[in-house]
Amino acid sequence: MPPSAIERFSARAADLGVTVECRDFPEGTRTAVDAARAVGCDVGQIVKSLVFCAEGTPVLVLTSGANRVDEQRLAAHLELARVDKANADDVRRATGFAIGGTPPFGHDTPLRILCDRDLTGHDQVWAAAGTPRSVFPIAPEQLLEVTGAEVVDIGQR
Ligand code: 5CA
Repeated sequence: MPPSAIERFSARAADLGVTVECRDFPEGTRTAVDAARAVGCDVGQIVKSLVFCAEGTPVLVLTSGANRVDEQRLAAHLELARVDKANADDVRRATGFAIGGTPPFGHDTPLRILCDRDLTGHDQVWAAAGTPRSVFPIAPEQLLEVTGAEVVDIGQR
């Protein structure tokens, strides 16, 4: 049997030197609100792993569950006229995982990764672990270290 997405993610995390404690929530963690409810944390502590297309190149934006990405700010940061949200096929192609379960690292292809500054203000945040019913906790410092993400102010003002 092929490994499940959660097993695939855990193995990738281990390869990157990160021990993740994935928690499974049968009630589902598909959206940030669902995940916050399941975990019992603030929605701002949920990491949304959002893929955007920057002139055909996928860019992953780790966004606080409390924020929406301002696409014009993102485009300006990338020095582009515009960016578009990736569709479901593009997300799977770029990351190897489906929307709702896209983890913040451990992807099929190397991705440029940006991180919403608002995520760095918490002791612990929770991100998807490969499936729409699994998440894992991580300190923002470790998230930045393992992703190599650039911290940006990207939320809508
Ligand atoms: N598991 C949760 C919390 S960790 C999660 O993955 N949240 S998420 O925000 O990173 O992923 C869901 C996001 O996928 C939604 O916020 C939405 O922006 C995006 N999305 C949902 N459906 C589509 C779709 N059909 N096409 C493109 N993006 C979509």
